[in-house]
Amino acid sequence: MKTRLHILSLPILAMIAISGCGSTKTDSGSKPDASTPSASSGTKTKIAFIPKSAGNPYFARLESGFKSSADQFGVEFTSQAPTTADATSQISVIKDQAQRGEEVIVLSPNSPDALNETLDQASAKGVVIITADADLTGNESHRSIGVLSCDFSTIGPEQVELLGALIGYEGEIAILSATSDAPNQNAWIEGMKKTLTDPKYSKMKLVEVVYGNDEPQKSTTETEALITKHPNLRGIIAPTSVGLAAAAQVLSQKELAPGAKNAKNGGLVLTGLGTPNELKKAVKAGTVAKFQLWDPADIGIVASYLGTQLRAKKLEAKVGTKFEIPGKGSFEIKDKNIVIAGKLVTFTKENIDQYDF
Ligand code: RAM
Repeated sequence: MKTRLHILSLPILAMIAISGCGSTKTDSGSKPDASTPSASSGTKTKIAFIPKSAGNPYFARLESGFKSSADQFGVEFTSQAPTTADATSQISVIKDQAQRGEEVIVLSPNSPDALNETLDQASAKGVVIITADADLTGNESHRSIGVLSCDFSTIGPEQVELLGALIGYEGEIAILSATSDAPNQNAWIEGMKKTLTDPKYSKMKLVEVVYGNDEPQKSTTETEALITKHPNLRGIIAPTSVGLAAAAQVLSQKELAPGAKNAKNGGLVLTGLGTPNELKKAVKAGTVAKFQLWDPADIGIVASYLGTQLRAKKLEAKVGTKFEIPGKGSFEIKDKNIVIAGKLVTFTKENIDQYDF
């Protein structure tokens, strides 16, 4: 029997103008409706999600997408995270899950290439491999479909423009990333570097890229070191939710943000990608004026749906294939078998209270 689910309360998003990774769109809500057919007749599809590392609220939100749609899609969901986001930390987890008889493995890879062999071994056992949130950049043939938040090529330009507008397009800037192997952050940083070659940004100088490994403590010490090493630093972009939350705390403690007690040269401006709940306090206090993210739950819902369909061989992982997830809208498998699940949202003190994740 199909039951209507009311777990995510996001129709509120429909009221908010959302930047759809470059274009302005209106969200139709994050919850699929109950008319979606279950993937398998009677039996559930066993799907395991492997995040980059444990204890990150971003991935809890992504998992909520799997959980809220599990009954509707006919999914038995489980997840297992490695302790750290090292390039090879997911190898043993992938092996475990394939061994346990999971039918679909969805993972946010910590490396674009270190997992190829392990993933191929799981595929050889019949496990469907889907990447989500990050991709096996350059090694896409080792997974079936990549479910990404939005068009990755737009994130770098969006982030540079966000910071540029806040610092008058002038001054030294730095990037606080996740791990040095992270395929998603590396793609976005490449986009940032390319964007900075545009004459519009010629007075913004990228002085350093540092890596907090998606660990709060390391992200904190890396931010502190940046501030000490570059006394004229005007801006930091942290395209990682863990890094952005940690950096916001450093700025708040040191009172360095624009308007704060120790602000120099207009203050140190921080932006990046983060979850609204982790940044609410900083935004309200004025430590962070604007930052961005998508709803990670969308990635979970789309990956879960695709997992059931691929497993049941109801959908072909082929460029150009279009499919509908009732209540969520139409999707298409694009170049490199990538499916875009969500939209980029800019959070400010005006809209942040409308989000709860
Ligand atoms: C961190 C992770 C994740 C990324 C977000 C923005 O939680 O690195 O992969 O998508 O930040």
